[in-house]
Amino acid sequence: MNPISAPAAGLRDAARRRFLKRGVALGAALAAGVTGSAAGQSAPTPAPEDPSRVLGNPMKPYGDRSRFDTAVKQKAPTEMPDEWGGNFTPLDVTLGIITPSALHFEVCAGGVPDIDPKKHRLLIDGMVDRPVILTVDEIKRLPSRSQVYFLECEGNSRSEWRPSQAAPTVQLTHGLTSCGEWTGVTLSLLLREAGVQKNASWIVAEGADAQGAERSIPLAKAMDDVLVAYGQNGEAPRPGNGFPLRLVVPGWAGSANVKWLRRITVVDRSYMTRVESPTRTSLMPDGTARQFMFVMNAKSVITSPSGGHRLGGPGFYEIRGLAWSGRGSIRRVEVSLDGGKTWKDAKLQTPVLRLAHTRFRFDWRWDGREALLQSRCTDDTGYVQPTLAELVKVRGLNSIYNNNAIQGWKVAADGSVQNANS
Ligand SMILES: Nc1nc2c(c(=O)[nH]1)N[C@H]1C(S)=C(S)[C@@H](COP(=O)(O)O)O[C@H]1N2
Ligand SMILES: [Mo]
Repeated sequence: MNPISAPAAGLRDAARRRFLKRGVALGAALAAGVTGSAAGQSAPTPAPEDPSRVLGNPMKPYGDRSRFDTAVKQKAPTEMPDEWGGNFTPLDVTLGIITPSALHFEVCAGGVPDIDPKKHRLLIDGMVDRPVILTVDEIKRLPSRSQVYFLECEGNSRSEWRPSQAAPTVQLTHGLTSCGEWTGVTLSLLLREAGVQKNASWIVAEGADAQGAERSIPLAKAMDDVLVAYGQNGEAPRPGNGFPLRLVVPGWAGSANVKWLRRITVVDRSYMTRVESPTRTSLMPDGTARQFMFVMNAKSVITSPSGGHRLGGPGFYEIRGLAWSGRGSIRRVEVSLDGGKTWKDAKLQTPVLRLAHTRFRFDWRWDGREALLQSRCTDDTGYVQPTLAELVKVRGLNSIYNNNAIQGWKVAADGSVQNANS
């Protein structure tokens, strides 16, 4: 062991605590040299003295992450309501706005098909002048687009309607949303090539899995910004996210983003398919049901600190979270430390992208007393994220989907953090 790396443990810990306590004043403190510099007390991590440890570094043709980086997706525990077997993103550890593909949530109701892209075909038929069948390579030759979009399953946060079902962590309360850079060809280009007929008003998109995932989508959206995507974060989508082709329907319910896309049929009405009549409807208090709730309303959540975390004593913490809206971009995020009595503006990471996750941050000096942390977002249409009580007043308690309510996290005096809904 390198002798200078042996830390003067006590002294170093004291300095580190002081450093974290000072928090927001850090920049000034460092400049003024008043943090009680660690110089002479310790040293940074030493470089390996044995060069074979560098040369022997396994440089792989396709990279792995560090073995010390262990964040993983998680299935809902059996006691949680979950009819799709979702695999939830660990939102409390992802950074920035891009969800690494390996951590992008998955909802695969019909398993994950193993598709050879050389054999895969996309058929476009129905009310078109020139039905067409395209290979993946042919689709890749066409003019392409890359865009950062969030995806959210409309069943995200379905556990949070009732205290008895509330999930313990942000991964399980909100982890059925992720954000990535998607590359593909616009569906409008393919539809224009096929020649959409006059009376057409919807499309039905179909996936090559065992779900029978036919999904009706209004033609106006199909002709607007929908992508037939073959790229996710700079490479092909992961099999669970739709390899080799999927629809990306920006800002709309996850279920409309048909994966393993094999057919688009242009039609003149919605088809009331299995995934849009018995499921994905919401029973209202008056006995009627809402259907085709396509646009995802504005929503935000504090991802850190969040349920299951434990704060290591009073001092500085950066409150971090994500906000998004299916109607446009996030204009404002406010944070409350007192359960919604008072609110202060959080900082938004720029650029703020339309129909993408927006990262927000809020400097917090925890005084060691109980706190109830919440975030509330406003999108560029002026829509303000509702409280759960406001949402339940309108929707009742029988609607599973589209719970975009304000989420609270209770911080106890011992630093433990719990879901305020439970
Ligand atoms: N073919 C097919 N497409 C599908 C599904 C599916 O089971 N089969 N699940 C849908 C649902 S319910 C959601 S929320 C999104 C999730 O996309 P992701 O798994 O890439 O996150 O895919 C949608 N597309
Ligand atoms: Mo979903």
